[in-house]
Amino acid sequence: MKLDRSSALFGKARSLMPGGVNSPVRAFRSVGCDPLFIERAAGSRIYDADGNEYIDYVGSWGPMIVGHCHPRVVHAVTSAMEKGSSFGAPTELEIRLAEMVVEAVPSIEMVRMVSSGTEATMSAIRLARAYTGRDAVIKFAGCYHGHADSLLVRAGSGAATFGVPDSPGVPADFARHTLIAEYNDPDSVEALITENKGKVACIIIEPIAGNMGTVAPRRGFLEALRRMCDREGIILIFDEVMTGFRVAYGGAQELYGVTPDMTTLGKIIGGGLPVGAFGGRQEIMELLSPSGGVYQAGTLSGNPLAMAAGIATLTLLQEKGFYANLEEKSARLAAGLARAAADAGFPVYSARVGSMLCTFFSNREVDNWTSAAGCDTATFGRYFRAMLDQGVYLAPSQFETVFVSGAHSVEDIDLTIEAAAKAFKILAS
Ligand code: KE4
Repeated sequence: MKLDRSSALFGKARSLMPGGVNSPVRAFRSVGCDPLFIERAAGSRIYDADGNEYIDYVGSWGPMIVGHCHPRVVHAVTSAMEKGSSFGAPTELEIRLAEMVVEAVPSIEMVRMVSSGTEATMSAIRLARAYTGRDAVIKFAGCYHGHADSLLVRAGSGAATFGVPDSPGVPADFARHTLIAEYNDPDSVEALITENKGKVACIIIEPIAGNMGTVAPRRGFLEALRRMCDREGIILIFDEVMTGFRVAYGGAQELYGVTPDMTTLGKIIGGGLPVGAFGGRQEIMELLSPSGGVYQAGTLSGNPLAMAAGIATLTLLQEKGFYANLEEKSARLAAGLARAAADAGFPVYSARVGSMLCTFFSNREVDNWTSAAGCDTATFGRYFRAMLDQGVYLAPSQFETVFVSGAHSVEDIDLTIEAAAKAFKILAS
């Protein structure tokens, strides 16, 4: 595969930007090859600077659930652009997207738009601390909630990929209020609550973890967290930046029937433009400036372009059969990948929730960070490269999630399964 232009561009990029990228996991560091520079995308396909075509399962790390360049999204954004990209003033479009979010997400009575998932989680935690008057935050090893200082503790995603789950530059003083529990282990949460009686402001969790690979909550786990929070007056925050509108229109909280006190969103609600959001009960959200004293602000929060992209995307998700069709294709892909590995006699642990899936290079079940961290990341790298060489663009890290979109065809899925059969045969040889 000709990659001359990507290589030349990467060389220039590295002289200008740290690692040649604007977000670490894009650098392909953990999969043993240089990143591709992408020129354009359409539907389920992306095209690199050398004109090579790939079936895309990154989908910009989740936002592109209706596929790239969906005509309805393109039209909405270009129409908004012709009226002005940002005014720094309230617009009707913000009301429209807020209405859609409030209608869709069980826990959200009021919402604040921001420009990234990091801003959403950072702000939600500030609000939870103000509401409870407490400082401590419980998060889970392997979960990633963006790069706010106090959340870069035992973090997943790129932090785990690069072995810096506790990043340099975060003062111990900032991290000391962050308590770490084990995913799928309610006792580890109970122990932290007991040791920090009356001091825990919130528990923040990815209700389906997508940043240590894809790890589903065990039956009863989310319900146990809900009971603990009710008993102790702790705010339960579901970080649905990845799962929101992904695994169901109402997110993981709709899928599992567990309602948090607050929810953070991002990715899909921006339809590929920069949007994050956090919301919850009115009595909590009203503490936020200017209705309350908790300060939070943003130059481009709620800007018309991003709102237009989000509204168009969520409107498409409401179309009859969208999620049923996505479920069918995702199940076909997961079954095909698992069969390809089994036929080659290659040990993997396959995980899937809706259109989020992960092939763990492990011969045991992966249900938390400890088991995820035991995966054979070197062999994952060989698998990634073998798939890329066959025109399949997977997430370039064992600790990420693969996403299926509404634009992926059955033919795309079957081509991917064929590529995997060849890849696993190479790995097993
Ligand atoms: P952003 O600040 O990147 O918009 O969102 C942070 C975030 C918060 N919460 C969850 C559950 C997330 O998955 C993320 C961001 N996800 C990563 C991919 N796993 C973004 C990709 C990247 O870091 O380049």
